[in-house]
Amino acid sequence: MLIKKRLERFLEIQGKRMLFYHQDADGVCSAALMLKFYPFRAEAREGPGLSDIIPGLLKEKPDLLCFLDLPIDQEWKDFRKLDSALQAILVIDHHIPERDLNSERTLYINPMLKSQTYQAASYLVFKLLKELGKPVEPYSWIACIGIIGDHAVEGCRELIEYCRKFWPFEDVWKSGLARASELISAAITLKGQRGAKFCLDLLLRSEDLSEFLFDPGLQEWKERLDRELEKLERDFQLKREEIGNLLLYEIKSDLNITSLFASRMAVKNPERIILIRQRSDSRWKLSIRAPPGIDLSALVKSCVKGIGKGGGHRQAAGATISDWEVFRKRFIQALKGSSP
Ligand SMILES: [Mn+2]
Repeated sequence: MLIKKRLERFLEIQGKRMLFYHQDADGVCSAALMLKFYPFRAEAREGPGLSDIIPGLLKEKPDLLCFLDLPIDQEWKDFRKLDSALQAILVIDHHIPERDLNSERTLYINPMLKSQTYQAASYLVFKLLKELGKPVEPYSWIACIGIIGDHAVEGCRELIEYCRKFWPFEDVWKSGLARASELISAAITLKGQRGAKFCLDLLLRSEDLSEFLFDPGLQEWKERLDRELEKLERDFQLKREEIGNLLLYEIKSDLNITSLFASRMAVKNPERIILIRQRSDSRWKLSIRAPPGIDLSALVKSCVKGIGKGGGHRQAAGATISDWEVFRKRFIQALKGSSP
């Protein structure tokens, strides 16, 4: 109740309103739901890093600053600079928290502070808007696209079932909702921030799911990406390294594609742990997937100490590191300790 009142007060703040959302399907859908009811200047972010935006924010001093689907708590040291300088900050997230960011000026909503139920950020935004009395039901399809994008179907089942009444499907992973989520991933993989913005605008314009699915630009991006993924998949079959239950593979591609490819390989190898790596300048980008029973978020956090940053969810995590050999050794060791 208290949270609801405070959230309402925050969202009604007039003046300069800025929103940062995660540059993935769940983030884009969270932002779309929010923007259907509350105006913001919105920008996609690849991750929770704050250092590059803090100077601008301190200068601009937005009256309301909002983060959606971004684990800003991982950057709690930098975050203090914002918390002490701005009047109102709203963070809605669903990653496993490192810190509780709640303060006099910050409202941090993350159900993972209290429960273990994995729910997507777009589902949280949908629920919160509904609690505030907003007529959000016609946009349940947007929330479901985000839920599917973040593989959170189990914890958000009731909304998926609600949507099924309007857009019937047998298998949710083969539904139009899943297709829409893939279209967003494709746009972001190929076009980055611009792709995210394109999808956000299209979601805001679209009356319903079919209108979104019909966009010819999105279709073309998806086809181009599919060709690249098929090529990688053939290479994965030949060159992946196998250590017990773990499959390791290095992507060589011009596209920033580890996360998408890791998820795809996880669907095709549901019993295995998938670790995909890709060079990015002088660092390595890692995307890791695992079946239930392993807490990847904790595992990855322990393996990146001193060589980079990482974390995420129990079954899906990511990291950016400087030393692959060190990570590799630690990760294999840590897996031995954690497997049942
Ligand atoms: Mn998310």
